[in-house]
Amino acid sequence: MPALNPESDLHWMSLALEQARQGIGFTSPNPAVGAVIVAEGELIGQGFHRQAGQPHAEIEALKDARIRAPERIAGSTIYVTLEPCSTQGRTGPCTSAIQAAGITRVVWGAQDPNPSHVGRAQQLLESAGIAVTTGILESECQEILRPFAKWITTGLPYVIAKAGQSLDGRITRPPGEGPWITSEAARAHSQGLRARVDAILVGAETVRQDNPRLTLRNGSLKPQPFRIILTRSGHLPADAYVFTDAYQDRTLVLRDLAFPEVLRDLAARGITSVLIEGGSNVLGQAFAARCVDEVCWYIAPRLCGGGLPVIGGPDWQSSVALENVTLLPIGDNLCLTGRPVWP
Ligand code: AOF
Ligand code: ZN
Repeated sequence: MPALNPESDLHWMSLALEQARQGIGFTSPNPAVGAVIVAEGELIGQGFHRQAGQPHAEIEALKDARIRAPERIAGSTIYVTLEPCSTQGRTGPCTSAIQAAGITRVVWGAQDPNPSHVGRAQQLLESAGIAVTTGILESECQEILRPFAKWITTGLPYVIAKAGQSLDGRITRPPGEGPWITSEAARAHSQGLRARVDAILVGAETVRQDNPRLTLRNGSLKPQPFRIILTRSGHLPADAYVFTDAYQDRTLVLRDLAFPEVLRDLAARGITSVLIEGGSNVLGQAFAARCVDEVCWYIAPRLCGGGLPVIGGPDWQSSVALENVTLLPIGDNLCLTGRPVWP
């Protein structure tokens, strides 16, 4: 049996996390997962889950180890960010593949929130004589699972609300002044949010007023997010970018659906994460329905009397505090993120 060494467990799990992060944004509706295989204190294989339907992280790491050091796999340890799956899905159970490869110790970070798998792997592996250690870098591993965990356990997507506002909470400037509130650098930063999600959601008024592209343009190779347009009237300009550009087949118009039903509809289509980018009324409706899991606010050093409030409409009349707050200056703009603690 390989020796237990808590310090090196942390080291190898942090490498598995690095692997997992490479899959973020690409694996939906599956989670991003990474794995490394270690024999006698040396890394002999690594891999991550690239896309739903493709091999899981464990299988990718085993493929790598079979090229690099096939004779050292028997008796090795595999580190996985997620509890290995134990059922036949689009691919076979990783617990069986691990056992068949002769791996003698399995270490994972987070439990699989998927009800088909949760809590099953430990007993299965241990009864096959494989040593199991769990909970290494657990919160870091859970962090990248958040969208998947929300979707698989609630039937709703993970929701990020994004806004760019003036210091006095406005999202528009007086007529004739131009559209932008936040700086170019702040807007470029927000592309990172689009790279994390399956879909971007806006209200029809945003399409009518701003004609946004709602595309991912930061060099990421991830598929373009779906663009969801909410409308009551159905009046939308046919020549808007979202209906005419190269990704027009990824635009979906949803009529007369309120929160949270609209989100349930999206989750049923396999959308595990949604970025709400406005406008004022849609943000008001999403917060009123307590549908927001994370906020990302860009704040510009400008005061904008008379503009639209960042969260508007009649619906939301309460308040909510944020936890896990981060503050990032971007030049003279500020990016504030956090998670609403819904009462
Ligand atoms: C793992 N390693 O890399 C991932 C896992 O349909 P399938 O076969 O792709 O299975 C998807 C489920 O497997 C998914 O819902 C989640 O519970 C788990 N994901 N498990 O051992 C991986 N991506
Ligand atoms: Zn698996």
